[in-house]
Amino acid sequence: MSYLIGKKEYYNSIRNIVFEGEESSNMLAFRWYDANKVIAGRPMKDHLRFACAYWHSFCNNGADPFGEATHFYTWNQNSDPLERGKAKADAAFEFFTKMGIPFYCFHDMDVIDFTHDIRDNEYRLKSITEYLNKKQQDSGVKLLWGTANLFSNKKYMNGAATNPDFYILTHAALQVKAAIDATIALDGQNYVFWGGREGYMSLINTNMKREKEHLARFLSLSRDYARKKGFTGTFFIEPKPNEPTKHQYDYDAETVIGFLRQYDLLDDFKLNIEVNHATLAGHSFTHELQVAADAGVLGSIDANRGDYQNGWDTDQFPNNIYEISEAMLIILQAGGFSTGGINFDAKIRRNSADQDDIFYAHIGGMDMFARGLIVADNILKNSDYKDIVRIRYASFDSDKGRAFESGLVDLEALRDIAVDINEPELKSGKQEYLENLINRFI
Ligand code: XLS
Ligand code: NI
Ligand code: NI
Repeated sequence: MSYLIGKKEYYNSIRNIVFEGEESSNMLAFRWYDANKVIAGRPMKDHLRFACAYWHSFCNNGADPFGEATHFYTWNQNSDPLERGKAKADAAFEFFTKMGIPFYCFHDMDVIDFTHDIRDNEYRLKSITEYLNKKQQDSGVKLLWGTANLFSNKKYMNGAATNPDFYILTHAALQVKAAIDATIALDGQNYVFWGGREGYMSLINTNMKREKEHLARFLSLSRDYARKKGFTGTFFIEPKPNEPTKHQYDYDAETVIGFLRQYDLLDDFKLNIEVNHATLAGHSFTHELQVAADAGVLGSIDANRGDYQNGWDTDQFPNNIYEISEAMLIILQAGGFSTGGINFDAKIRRNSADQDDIFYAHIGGMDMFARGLIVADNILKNSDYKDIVRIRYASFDSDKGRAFESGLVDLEALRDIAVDINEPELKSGKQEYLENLINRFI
């Protein structure tokens, strides 16, 4: 591996992960993800556009509200922040390269440690961006999206763009400006807004109307700045109903689409749908995907899974082939990703403390999406799935049904048609049949 010459190797017990096929018993190999294999007209890697999340894989130290760190990173030892950031980038790019993951995603303060000195933070981000650029050139790994962390610092405890204090909003603007600059410098394909603190802890002290207007203004200004600087990528909003606040304004896909429409942002913004956020909102992941796809704003996904027995964002790696196949059916039918992709916004468990655990986690996730892609493609090509759904609506495809869809019949005419038909026949929804169909193709 030429890029390692003269460099420290961090994941020194692991070699490159390669495709070995279904029969392989090697747990450090892909059984389904065969990057260049053509499915539905394009290579798997172009359908799936996998990305690794910097924050979970290279920053999260395993600490939780009840316990201390369990993950120890050797790249964190240097006392100089820029050197620490560079060593972290070396480890991250070694991981991406060994995994064959083509993209990554980061928040500003994932790639270099921030302080409370905001001008120093601007300088730090700029410095590490130069280094990341070199790493990208050397490895061919690209930036799927950048974002600013507007939720960790204590000043954001009442929100960032929706903070009741204007001066805190300006701090958020400083950070977003710098993160947009970094994203552009790294040729990032998208820029994400996840409103972790854009909501309220209690309505009793909140002017919701003003806060939402401020959020819309903030997004418009960010868009204008990025476009002025030559950014041609897509902006994503990542819906989540709550956590860390009691209520977040980007509650779910329908809510965000309504908001974008109200403030005339639909030309520039799409959605980044996260599995575990969908379930927190009381929806299925497929529901959120379908809502976004139907509105033409399915931009990207954050892949992970929740836990059926508890109600928070556990961000576990995806492993349920049935659910992933259902999701890939929607993604494929919607035409797939253009600038977006599949970002593993997922973390290994606190007690997954070995060097190889992060590899198993990503191998599993990538293999399940690859397999889901194959399953979905097979279902669309080799089954009656599409016909069954189409035929359910066939009465709207001709004659009076079509006239209704075209707005050519009024309520009285509908009444007369009902009288003509009299008692309609019952038509099965074929749910169990279709569920079995998915399992058959798995
Ligand atoms: C947290 C979010 C976050 C975003 C990026 O729940 O998923 O990780 O993806 O800020
Ligand atoms: Ni996310
Ligand atoms: Ni999340």
